[in-house]
Amino acid sequence: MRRLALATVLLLALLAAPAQAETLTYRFGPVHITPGQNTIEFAGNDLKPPVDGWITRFTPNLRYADGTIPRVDVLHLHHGVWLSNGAPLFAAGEEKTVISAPSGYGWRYRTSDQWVMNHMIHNLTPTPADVYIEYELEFVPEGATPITEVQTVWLDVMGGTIYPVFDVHRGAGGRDGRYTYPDESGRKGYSRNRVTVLADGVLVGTAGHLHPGGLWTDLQLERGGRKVRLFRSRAKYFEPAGSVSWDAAMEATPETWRVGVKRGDVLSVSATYDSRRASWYEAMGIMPIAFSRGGSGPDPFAVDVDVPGRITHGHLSENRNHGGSFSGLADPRRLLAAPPIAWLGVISYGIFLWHLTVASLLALPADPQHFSASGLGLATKIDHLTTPILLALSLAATTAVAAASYYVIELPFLRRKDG
Ligand SMILES: [Cu+2]
Repeated sequence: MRRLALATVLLLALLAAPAQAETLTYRFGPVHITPGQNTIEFAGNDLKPPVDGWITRFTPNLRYADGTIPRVDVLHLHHGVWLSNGAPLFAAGEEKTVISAPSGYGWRYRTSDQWVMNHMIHNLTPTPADVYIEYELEFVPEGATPITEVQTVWLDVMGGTIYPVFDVHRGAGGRDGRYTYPDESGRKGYSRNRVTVLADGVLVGTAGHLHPGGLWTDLQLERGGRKVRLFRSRAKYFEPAGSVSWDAAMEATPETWRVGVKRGDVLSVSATYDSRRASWYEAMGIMPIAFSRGGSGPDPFAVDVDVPGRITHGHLSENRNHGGSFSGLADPRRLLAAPPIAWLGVISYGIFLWHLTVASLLALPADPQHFSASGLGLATKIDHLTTPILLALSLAATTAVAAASYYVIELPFLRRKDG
């Protein structure tokens, strides 16, 4: 396995609350990204805390060696998954959601944990680049403060696949202009988006992951034939054009959100995309959940737990590149709608009927030796001077004859048909 680990461990600050929590910043890499690269990589990762303890917050980023952050339209973190002992612990995508446990909760960390970094970084330029995957951990060493353990429950609409993506086609999902996967995929008995709860406990936090075009992910719970929505994680687009770019932040559950779950409950996730404006290929819908085994919380069938979320960060400066300024040229999509072109379309049947006759009549007296209508060989005779002249004359005369035949012959017959 490739060893990319070159550490910069920065002990940035000792935070006041909770007591003795530390902020640890790690930079994984450098990862060399070739032009157009969009590959999935796995590598061992020993950039982790030096002592046992608890991780209470996780903040992902990308950085060049000089410390600057790449523009998202130049290099972007398609995804990164921090695996611990073979299971996903944290994950990040373009939206760089900050993952934090509510106060008093944390992910248990032991120095013996085996971490693997799974990443996919996309280079949208013709220039190779070296970049670091940065992650900041808020860390509480063992014994400093009592912490209740949470574990990550991985919920993905394409659960169990190595590259968990689906396509959203423009117009899919009906007239509301939204497509929800898997609900509107037409797949019967689909279960990749479902996870069965293995023990009684409490859910304490979640946030969704979407790609451009994504509107929200929904977390639902089923128990004894009843179903209830637990949380909707909406994408907040800073992008002026709306839900079309990476310039977004995801909503996470508020600090006080709790849901009591029972062994045997089924959690499921769905992802809703805008299908009115465009197709979205290789879309995702993922919703990792922080679950505390053995804890208790409100019964979601008795209490409305589905409260509004809050975004985990504001507008990122690396996302403020929307481009697309007016070029000064006409819109090529409207070319065929221009009146002269449209008029040629109206008389086009006459042009088709008359062009060969007109060309022959014009050409034969002018140059009977060189002009003959033999298939598509005109281009090979273009070096002969009279050919381009005859071509221009033929086009002009054909247009005139075709127009005359349209108005004098074709149109009256068309009117009789319609009348
Ligand atoms: Cu993704």
